Amino acid sequence: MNGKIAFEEHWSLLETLEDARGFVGGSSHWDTFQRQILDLGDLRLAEMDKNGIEFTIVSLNSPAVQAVVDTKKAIELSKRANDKLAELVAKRPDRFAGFAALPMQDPDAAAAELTRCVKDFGFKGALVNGFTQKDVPDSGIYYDIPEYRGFWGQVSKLDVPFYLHPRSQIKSRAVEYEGHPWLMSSPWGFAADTALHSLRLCGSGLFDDYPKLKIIIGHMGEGIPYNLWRIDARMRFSPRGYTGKRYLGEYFLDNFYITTSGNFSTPTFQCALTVVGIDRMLFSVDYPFEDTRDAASWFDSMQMAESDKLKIARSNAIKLFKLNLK
Ligand code: GRE
Ligand code: ZN
Repeated sequence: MNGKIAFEEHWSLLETLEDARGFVGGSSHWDTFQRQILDLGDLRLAEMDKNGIEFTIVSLNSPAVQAVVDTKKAIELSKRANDKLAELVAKRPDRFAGFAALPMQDPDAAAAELTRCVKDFGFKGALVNGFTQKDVPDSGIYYDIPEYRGFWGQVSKLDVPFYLHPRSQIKSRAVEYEGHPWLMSSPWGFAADTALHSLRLCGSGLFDDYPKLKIIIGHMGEGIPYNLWRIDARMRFSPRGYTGKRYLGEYFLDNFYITTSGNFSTPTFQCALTVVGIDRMLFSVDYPFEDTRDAASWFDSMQMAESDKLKIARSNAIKLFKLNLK
């Protein structure tokens, strides 16, 4: 299928490249991976062309800015990354756009940086890599707390989506993973932490304050669709600390969008689609952590009406990001 749009697709600055090394196999694969993630030109375009992807929204790798404990340095790194990304996507505005990297260590600075990126560069929103460390390495700030309401107000005002992307838990804060480091990152911990963060947002009254916020999560919903019914069912008995005015599931259905990034499983897709509905499902790859061909061939060969496929791979994204595509 041609004309697909993908938007959990990563690039890297040289200075954030090392963040990815632990996730990539042996040294021969690392050589290829480096070339793929650093490139925002011919190599990426060739992969897109081969696999029927017309347009990509590019974001910085994980955790990058979210792991910079010095706030001033986090602000500087965001600006450097966003300036460079803007320069690169401007060469091919017909094929690329950007998501802003944000210094969440300082909510006002993050709001200002997002505003700059949207207004000056036409960026389509932000992609943030989970919780933020700040001041000391052993820290983790989630964005449901009151300090971030002003930030969310600005996201809502700009009317751009916020992609909540995974990161690895910090070893000192992950006692439950002890002895099983393989559990901490993409096989499980990424989803566990991103789902937790999403539920915290739902349970904090954030979407009562800003009902138009649009949060995107990848990897087919990080496990939430599978568990959504039970969350509300059990909350009847233990709602302690929940400050949302509506059922949690209602926020999830009204404020979240789900992508297929890195989860090319048809049963999982069917579950997510059944729970959230076709208007909330969108195609993505997770390049170069995933192989574009795996994502595209799986999606393209799925048994589904072509008109439904077109929504998921293209028209939902055009609408969500107000893209100037037909
Ligand atoms: C991702 O960007 O989603 C990612 C990583 C590292 C490993 C796996 C993965 O950043 O999916
Ligand atoms: Zn990703």
